Amino acid sequence: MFQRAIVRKPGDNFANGLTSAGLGMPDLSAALSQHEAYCRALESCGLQLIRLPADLQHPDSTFVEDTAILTSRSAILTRPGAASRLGEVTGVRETIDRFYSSIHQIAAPGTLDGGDICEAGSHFFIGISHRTNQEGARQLSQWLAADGFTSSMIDIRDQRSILHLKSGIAYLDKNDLVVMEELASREEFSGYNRIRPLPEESYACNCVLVNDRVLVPAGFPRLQEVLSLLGYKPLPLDMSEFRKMDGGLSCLSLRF
Ligand code: CIR
Repeated sequence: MFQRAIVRKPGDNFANGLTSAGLGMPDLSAALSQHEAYCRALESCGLQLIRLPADLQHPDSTFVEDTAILTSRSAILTRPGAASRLGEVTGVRETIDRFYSSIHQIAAPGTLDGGDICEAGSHFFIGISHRTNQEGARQLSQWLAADGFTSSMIDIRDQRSILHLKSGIAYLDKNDLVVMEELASREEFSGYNRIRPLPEESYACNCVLVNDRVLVPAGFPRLQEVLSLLGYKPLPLDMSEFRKMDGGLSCLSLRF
């Protein structure tokens, strides 16, 4: 069970962040309302929120998930793969210090974005992407192994439609893995109950189990139906403005 989540409000310059989505400029006031609804949804799942103020030095800093990996044993501060995002880590370190006594840090030349890390019970999938390199993945796998967790690397550099591994997969519970069609036949996922959204619902692969609910992006009814049939309780949230910036549900919080 998660007890807390760190979130960061989008800043006025949110639209200056990195994106390749081609979906147009995000609307700031809509993004702020969607962010507030997201925060309330986390609270309704029983989480206490640590709300960080907007960081105008870093337009992408609302995507706070990319700055750290928080496990039940340690925190690993990342080293984001985009130069404009490197400084975001400093902004979460102090908060993480308050809750973790064991804190590690990915060091150069390693790079790693939290969005590439998918925790599946005691195993972690580490995406090798255009943000997370082999060296960053190697360092993380060592820290995880020291804490008794296993990990494996999934190369997604040939997947143009996704930025991070978790743009295409989400681990839920009881061995259930939501996985986009293009990744579904990877050997590494063969032992899981694979839930494969329709290609037109692929964006909804980025969903998040938060205690007894699954946060899902609104507008993808078939996946919601499938999740309900499997006994999950989907909680749809409008993500339109974050999607325009290549973001999804998981990236907006660090849950622990
Ligand atoms: C970026 O390109 O870094 C941001 N605009 C989006 C980051 C999304 N983060 C995530 O999927 N974990």
